[in-house]
Amino acid sequence: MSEGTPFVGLFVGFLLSATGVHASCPIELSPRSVVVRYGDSVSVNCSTSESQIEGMGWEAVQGGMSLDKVNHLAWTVENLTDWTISPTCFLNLSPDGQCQKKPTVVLYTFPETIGISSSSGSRGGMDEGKEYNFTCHIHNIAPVQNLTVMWYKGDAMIDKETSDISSVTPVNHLSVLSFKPTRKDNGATFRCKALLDLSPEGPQLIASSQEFNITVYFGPESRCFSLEQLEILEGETLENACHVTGRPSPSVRWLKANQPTDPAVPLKRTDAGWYTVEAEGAVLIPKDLLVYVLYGPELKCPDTYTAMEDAPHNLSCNVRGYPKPEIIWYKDGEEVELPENFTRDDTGQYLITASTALSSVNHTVDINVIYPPSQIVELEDSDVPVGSTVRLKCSSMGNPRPRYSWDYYQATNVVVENEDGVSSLHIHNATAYNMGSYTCHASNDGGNVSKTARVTVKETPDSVSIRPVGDSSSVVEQRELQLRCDITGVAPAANVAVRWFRGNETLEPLVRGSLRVTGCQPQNDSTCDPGAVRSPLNVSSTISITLNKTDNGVEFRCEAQLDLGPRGPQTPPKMMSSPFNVTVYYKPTINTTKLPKTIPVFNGYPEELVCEADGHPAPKIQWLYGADNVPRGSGDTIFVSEAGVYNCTASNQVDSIYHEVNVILKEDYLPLIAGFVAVTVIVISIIFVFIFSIYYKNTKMRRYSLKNPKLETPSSNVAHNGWDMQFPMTKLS
Ligand SMILES: *[C@@H]1O[C@H](CO)[C@@H](O)[C@H](O)[C@H]1NC(C)=O
Ligand SMILES: *[C@@H]1O[C@H](CO)[C@@H](O)[C@H](O)[C@H]1NC(C)=O
Ligand SMILES: *[C@@H]1O[C@H](CO)[C@@H](O)[C@H](O)[C@H]1NC(C)=O
Ligand SMILES: *[C@@H]1O[C@H](CO)[C@@H](O)[C@H](O)[C@H]1NC(C)=O
Ligand SMILES: *[C@@H]1O[C@H](CO)[C@@H](O)[C@H](O)[C@H]1NC(C)=O
Ligand SMILES: *[C@@H]1O[C@H](CO)[C@@H](O)[C@H](O)[C@H]1NC(C)=O
Ligand SMILES: *[C@@H]1O[C@H](CO)[C@@H](O)[C@H](O)[C@H]1NC(C)=O
Ligand SMILES: *[C@@H]1O[C@H](CO)[C@@H](O)[C@H](O)[C@H]1NC(C)=O
Ligand SMILES: *[C@@H]1O[C@H](CO)[C@@H](O)[C@H](O)[C@H]1NC(C)=O
Ligand SMILES: *[C@@H]1O[C@H](CO)[C@@H](O)[C@H](O)[C@H]1NC(C)=O
Ligand SMILES: CC(=O)N[C@H]1CO[C@H](CO)[C@@H](O)[C@@H]1O
Ligand SMILES: CC(=O)N[C@H]1CO[C@H](CO)[C@@H](O)[C@@H]1O
Repeated sequence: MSEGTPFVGLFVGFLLSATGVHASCPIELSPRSVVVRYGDSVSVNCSTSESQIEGMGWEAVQGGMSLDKVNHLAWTVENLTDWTISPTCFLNLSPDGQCQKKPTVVLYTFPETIGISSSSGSRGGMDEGKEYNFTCHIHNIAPVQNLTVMWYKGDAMIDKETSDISSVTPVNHLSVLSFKPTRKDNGATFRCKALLDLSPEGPQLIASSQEFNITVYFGPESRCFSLEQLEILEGETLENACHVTGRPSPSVRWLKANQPTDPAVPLKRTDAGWYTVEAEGAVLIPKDLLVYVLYGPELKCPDTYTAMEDAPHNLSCNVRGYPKPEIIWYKDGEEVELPENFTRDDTGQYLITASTALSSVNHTVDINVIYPPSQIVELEDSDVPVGSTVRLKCSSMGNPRPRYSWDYYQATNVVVENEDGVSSLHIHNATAYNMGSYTCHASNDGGNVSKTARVTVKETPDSVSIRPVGDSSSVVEQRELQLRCDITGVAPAANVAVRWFRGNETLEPLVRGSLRVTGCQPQNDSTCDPGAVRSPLNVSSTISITLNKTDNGVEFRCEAQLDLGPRGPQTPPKMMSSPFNVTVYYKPTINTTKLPKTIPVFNGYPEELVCEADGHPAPKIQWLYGADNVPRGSGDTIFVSEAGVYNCTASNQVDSIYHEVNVILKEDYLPLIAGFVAVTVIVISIIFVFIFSIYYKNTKMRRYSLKNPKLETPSSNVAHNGWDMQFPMTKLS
């Protein structure tokens, strides 16, 4: 507005002079308006079309010209230096006076350089947020009302100012830019431009100041400076947690307990505590901070845990972390409380979670609750026949699954099988070896139980045999024979009773306790006592019997019987030996009924004397004759014809006896006749045989040869039959 007002006034004045005044003052100025630099030349032509003029002239401080009778007159100044110049062209009209006109003369000056300064000082350092003034120094400028000052930050214009004062004379103009820097403005360049706009008549002049670089100071600053306490994750650094910024770049010092500490070292959980940070940049800022180091959660648990049932346990997990983690136990997906004492039902897999606001971790632990074996119920006493299969079952519940062991008399036919937590003891083909008690022990870490069952096997000995003591299987009449009954493989040997049989009769009442262990040295007490050994033993029993000849060929037997008492089998097992045939040797006895003491003999008729003797072994018979004991014949039969004493001797290994026969001679013809007839028959027989043999030789030689083998076959058969027949006869005797 202030600029517009003189402009409008001039314009109105110009209109008045162009119309009213022109009418009365016919002056033309060319140019009507000039813009001239201070000290430059200027020229304005004043002319008129009026002819009736008295004179024309210029009134000016510089270049003034006196009235002259011309119709045009130029005002010219070579060196215009008067700031207040206001030339006036006069026209004196005849006769009525004078009129005038003034050209517009704008004298200007513009500085070659303009300066910039700042209230921050020449170095341009500024504190962020404070207000600073930039001042643009424009010296010796005119006309100031045509001046525009423009402020640039970088390449962008940020402000523009025109002077609110008017002056035709030169002034020193100062333009002030008020500015609050931020850190972003650091390094920004400021400059001012002065524009003197004299258009349209004049030029547009521009001058630019130098660039003014600013440095914006701030800080030191950090989020930590506003905190009382600080939480830092383990492994992070103080440096990162409390990042300090500022310009100039601050130097940061950390102190813990008044000792410097390196903030670039990752923090450990043990580093929590009071710290002091001192940051020195534009200013020194000290700050005390309570530092908490966050870590975890960390969960250390055993992978497996074995606990005793109903006993306190020490299962615990090592939980670490800051802030304090929350621990939850899960079993089968459900939250559970860990009991003080575990029961067997608590066995299983547990999931433990430890969680903080930061994170959570988990761990699984297998809890195994140990409990002792339960009572064994199935193991029962059993009473089995020999050769049968016995199965003893032992089972017990427990954790860990019980281990089984058996106490019993070891034998090869006993097999123990452990399967599916059950122990089975099998006795294959049970014998007396297997008789006894069987104790099953079930044990685990929690304890042990045991149970005993008795197995009774109805047993017979392996063999029972009978034999005489010593080599001889024979004995002489009236002597003692010792018979021994050997019982092998019998158990329990102490319960064996031996019974003796003669033929089919019991020889004597049951003999007990007379047993001896076979092959046992009497001094070795422990093995000689059948009651001390439970394994099968070989034992023997011995009897002495006095035999007479009627005992010859009699079968003796012994029988072993196991008397196992009321707990044993109802029918005690027994075993009979094969028979033992006793041979009794006895002295010969001569059958005197066939052999009287005195035998009469008829002369010519020899008498047959048969000496038969009984004895064992069969006695040898010898006939002796006469006082000289001349042997007569061999065998038991002799024919006597002479009188005399005949002596029959029957002898065997046992004894020798004799019997004397007195033969008395008597006359008798009948034996003579009989002897003749006999002689005749013999002679005829001899003749007949002789003739037959001659005939046979001459005619039937070849057939004889053929017949001969035929005859041998039946002969062989007869001999064989005879031998065959002998056998059963012997057997019968
Ligand atoms: C103009 O006048 C001034 C002062 O009067 C003088 O200093 C200057 O030299 C002159 N210039 C010329 C071109 O004559
Ligand atoms: C800046 O200039 C204004 C007037 O333009 C003045 O009031 C202020 O105090 C100046 N500030 C400084 C820092 O010089
Ligand atoms: C201002 O900064 C610019 C670049 O940013 C540089 O070229 C110039 O020399 C600086 N001026 C001063 C006075 O520091
Ligand atoms: C855990 O067992 C101990 C000893 O076996 C016993 O004294 C205690 O009472 C039991 N606690 C519970 C809760 O059953
Ligand atoms: C246990 O932690 C593992 C990672 O460590 C995660 O994958 C899983 O889902 C977690 N389980 C539960 C039940 O939280
Ligand atoms: C049983 O044992 C006896 C003698 O010890 C033997 O003769 C028999 O063959 C056995 N039987 C079986 C089935 O093993
Ligand atoms: C012994 O056997 C005979 C026949 O061989 C018989 O007559 C007799 O009665 C039997 N005696 C006994 C005691 O059995
Ligand atoms: C024992 O005598 C019987 C007849 O009494 C006979 O059958 C058996 O063969 C004889 N045994 C021996 C070994 O002599
Ligand atoms: C003796 O012989 C007779 C006649 O042969 C006979 O009857 C008798 O039994 C025999 N006596 C003895 C003891 O053998
Ligand atoms: C008959 O023989 C026995 C011995 O063989 C003899 O001792 C005895 O005297 C004999 N008798 C006579 C009458 O010679
Ligand atoms: C110096 C100059 O330009 N003079 C002129 C002024 O005006 C008259 C009339 O128009 C001219 O004739 C002059 O030459
Ligand atoms: C404010 C302003 O611009 N004033 C003047 C500057 O100079 C010229 C002459 O060229 C005038 O015409 C303006 O009025």
